[in-house]
Amino acid sequence: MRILFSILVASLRFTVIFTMTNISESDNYIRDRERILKLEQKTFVGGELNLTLKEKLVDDVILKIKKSELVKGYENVSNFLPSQHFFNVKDKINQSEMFSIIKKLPKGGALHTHFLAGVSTDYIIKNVTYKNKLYGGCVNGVFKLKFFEDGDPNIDSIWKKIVEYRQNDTNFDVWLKDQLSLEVPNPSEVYPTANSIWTKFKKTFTVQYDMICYKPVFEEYIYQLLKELYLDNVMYSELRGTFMPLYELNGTTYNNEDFIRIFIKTVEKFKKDHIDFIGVRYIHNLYRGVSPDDLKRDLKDLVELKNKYPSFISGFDFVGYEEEGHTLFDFHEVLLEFTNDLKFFFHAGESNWFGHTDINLLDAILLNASRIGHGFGLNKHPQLQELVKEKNICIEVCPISNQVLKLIDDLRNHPMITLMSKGFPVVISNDDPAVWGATGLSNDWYVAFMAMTPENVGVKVLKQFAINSISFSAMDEEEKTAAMQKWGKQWETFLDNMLLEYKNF
Ligand SMILES: *[C@@H]1O[C@H](CO)[C@@H](O)[C@H](O)[C@H]1NC(C)=O
Ligand SMILES: *[C@@H]1O[C@H](CO)[C@@H](O)[C@H](O)[C@H]1NC(C)=O
Ligand SMILES: *[C@@H]1O[C@H](CO)[C@@H](O)[C@H](O)[C@H]1NC(C)=O
Ligand SMILES: *[C@@H]1O[C@H](CO)[C@@H](O)[C@H](O)[C@H]1NC(C)=O
Ligand SMILES: *[C@@H]1O[C@H](CO)[C@@H](O)[C@H](O)[C@H]1NC(C)=O
Ligand SMILES: *[C@@H]1O[C@H](CO)[C@@H](O)[C@H](O)[C@H]1NC(C)=O
Ligand SMILES: *[C@@H]1O[C@H](CO)[C@@H](O)[C@H](O)[C@H]1NC(C)=O
Ligand SMILES: CC(=O)N[C@H]1CO[C@H](CO)[C@@H](O)[C@@H]1O
Ligand SMILES: [Zn+2]
Repeated sequence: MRILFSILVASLRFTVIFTMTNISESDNYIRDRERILKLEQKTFVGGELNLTLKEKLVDDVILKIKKSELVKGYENVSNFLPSQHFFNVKDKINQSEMFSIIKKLPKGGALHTHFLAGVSTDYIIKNVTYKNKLYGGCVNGVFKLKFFEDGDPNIDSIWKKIVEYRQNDTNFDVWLKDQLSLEVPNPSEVYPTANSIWTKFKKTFTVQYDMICYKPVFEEYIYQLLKELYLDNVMYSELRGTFMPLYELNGTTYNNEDFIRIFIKTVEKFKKDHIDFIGVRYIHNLYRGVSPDDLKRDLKDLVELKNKYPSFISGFDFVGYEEEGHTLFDFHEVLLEFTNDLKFFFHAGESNWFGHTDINLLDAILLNASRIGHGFGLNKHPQLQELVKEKNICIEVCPISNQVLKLIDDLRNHPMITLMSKGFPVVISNDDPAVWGATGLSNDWYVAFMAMTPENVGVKVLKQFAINSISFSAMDEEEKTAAMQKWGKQWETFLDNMLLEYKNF
């Protein structure tokens, strides 16, 4: 009995000693875990921000809602929307609670939007294509829309009134939407490759181009574009596009300077009607297939116009499928002549290839681009990452665009996550929202927030996305300060409304 007792005591003592020393080791282990996780949280985009008490309370709410949506995905990935094709989940995304919060959140600016894909197709169809005097016809195999005055001798046999198409075909509007949009229920079958979707994508611009060149429609179109951003709580935009040959029905046409003037006037009218809207900048584009001589001529004209309208025209970029046309290196000699006069905002690395098209990133960096569009291949290039960090170049991340245009299927694997984890400056943008049935920025912000940021990161990253959209904009320092102040007020209102709405949460 006694022996048994001492064995018991001894083993008890042993157990105590054993567990005590091991508790302190496991203590260290837990501390190490926490320290490392905290470090990662700190280096993630927005991790350096210090939240106010109000922001912390809102953070609690947002993290709970984010987590509850994620948990549904952990249980069954079919419930996780950003890992599926946008076309198949967009009607569900827009019913999510997290989405409705992001919609209300003041998002600052949309810095990467092509204005010819910026107005929802429903508006175009219901409002623009029901205007009298709109004609349609096939030109080189593509259906085109264009306004004519009745009796205009230029109306040859290919052009028929849209009214007539509608009379003959009660499904005409459905067919027309197909011409203007990439949306289909089975995208992977309809568009097996990036090449195939880019072919259709380019056509959508051709269909509506002449229609939008009609001056009154252009004005209405830009106004509506800003309205869709505004209703999504976006207060500033940098719009990419090219000078459009605007016309009137009586044969009057407008030159490039008229185009800029008309554009500015429309923006001013919008600002007058919406006083908390901050403004618009124009980023001039050329197709990347242009010849170096034409590029040079165009940039000279651009600089001249920029000197006349310096607070509207902010710089230059190439557009078009990056696998086609020229590389940035092909143009470097011409572009080097303009580095003092123009800011560059190059699309670069919007590609899955390695050591090929993605090398555009190197030239964008050496040409001192202010921002880089997509930068999708940047995670493969450690030297270029160093330079991007050193030169503080912001990357415009457009996740839905990357998915629809077939660079990536599941946004949880988006390569920019690697760089966001290291705190690279990014903004989230929408690229060509109308073509894939998105409005404003909220769809892209939602998928970026849910699929590309960790479970425990909430208000900080959202706030940083918004701040970046102002600090990396093309506004001058004074304008940025004013814009930050305006945004700060909207942000406070958002926080107050959140706390009110979720006070019993
Ligand atoms: C946050 O607070 C810490 C400690 O007070 C400070 O060192 C840091 O600069 C602050 N960060 C920002 C972005 O203000
Ligand atoms: C996951 O959800 C999908 C869609 O709701 C459903 O069809 C499937 O049966 C679910 N899978 C499991 C394992 O519950
Ligand atoms: C969701 O989308 C539908 C149709 O696209 C639209 O009518 C509705 O207003 C949207 N809801 C929200 C909350 O944005
Ligand atoms: C749509 O067009 C009609 C006239 O065709 C116009 O009265 C209406 O104001 C337009 N809607 C918007 C939102 O501009
Ligand atoms: C509509 O149908 C009529 C009669 O078949 C035809 O003559 C006309 O060309 C059609 N118009 C259009 C726009 O398809
Ligand atoms: C053509 O129409 C525009 C817009 O209505 C008008 O300002 C212009 O004076 C007209 N030009 C001629 C030559 O009629
Ligand atoms: C890029 O900026 C750096 C630093 O301002 C400058 O030294 C360099 O000459 C610039 N390069 C070009 C191509 O403009
Ligand atoms: C100091 C000490 O006793 N540490 C022990 C902690 O537990 C592990 C096994 O889990 C032992 O290997 C250590 O010796
Ligand atoms: Zn783009």
